[in-house]
Amino acid sequence: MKLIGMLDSPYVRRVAISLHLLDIPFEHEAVSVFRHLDAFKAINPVVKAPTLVLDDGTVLMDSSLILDYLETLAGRSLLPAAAAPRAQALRVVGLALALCEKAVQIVYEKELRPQEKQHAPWLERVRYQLHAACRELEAELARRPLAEGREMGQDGISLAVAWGFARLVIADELEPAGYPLLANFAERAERLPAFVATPMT
Ligand SMILES: N[C@@H](CCC(=O)N[C@@H](CS)C(=O)NCC(=O)O)C(=O)O
Repeated sequence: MKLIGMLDSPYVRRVAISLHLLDIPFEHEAVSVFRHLDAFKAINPVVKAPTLVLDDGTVLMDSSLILDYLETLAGRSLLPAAAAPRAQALRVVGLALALCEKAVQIVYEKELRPQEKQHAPWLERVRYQLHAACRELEAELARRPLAEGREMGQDGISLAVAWGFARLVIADELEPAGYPLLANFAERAERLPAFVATPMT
C-alpha cells in the first residue's frame, strides 16, 4: 500500500501517523499537489492529498475515509467504541479538521490569490473560524485530558497534527500563549516515535 502526499499536509500526516500507530506497513511517496501536478494526476486525476493506493490498485482519497478503511484492515480503531466517548473524540477530531481547513484557506488566500483580488471580509471570517476552533479545542483539553503516548487516539493525533500544521504555515496568526493547553499537548505529541517518523518538513 502506498500513501501519496507531502507530510506538510495535515491530512496526509494524520494518516501516516495513524498507519504507524495501527502497525500497518506502508510506502510513502512524497508527491506534491502543486509542485508535482502531472505526477499526482497520473496517480489520482482528482489531485487530492492524501491518496492511498491499495495493493489491488484501488485509489482512495480523503483522510477520514482512508482512516475508516485502515481501521477495518487493522481490525482495531483509534476511536473509542462506546457511543459517549466516541462522540467526545469525534468532536475533537472535527474541531481539529476545521482548524486544518481554516489554516489551509488562509494560506491559499494569502499565497495563491493575487493581492489585488484578496477579499478582506472573507479572510476575517476564516480567521474568526480558525480561532473559534482553537478556543473550543482548548476548552476540550481543559475539560478532560486526552490519551497520550502509545495510547493516543485519533482525537489526540488530529489535534496535535492540526496545531503543528497551523503553527508551521500561519505562525503569525496563532500565538502558543493564547492556547497553552493545545500548544503543550502538541509539543509532547511531537516527541512520540510515530510523530518523529513523519516530520512535517
Ligand atoms: N477533506 C480532505 C482534505 C484534503 C485536502 O484538501 N488536501 C489538500 C492538501 S493539504 C489538497 O489535496 N489540495 C489540493 C486541492 O484541493 O486542489 C481530507 O481530509 O483528506
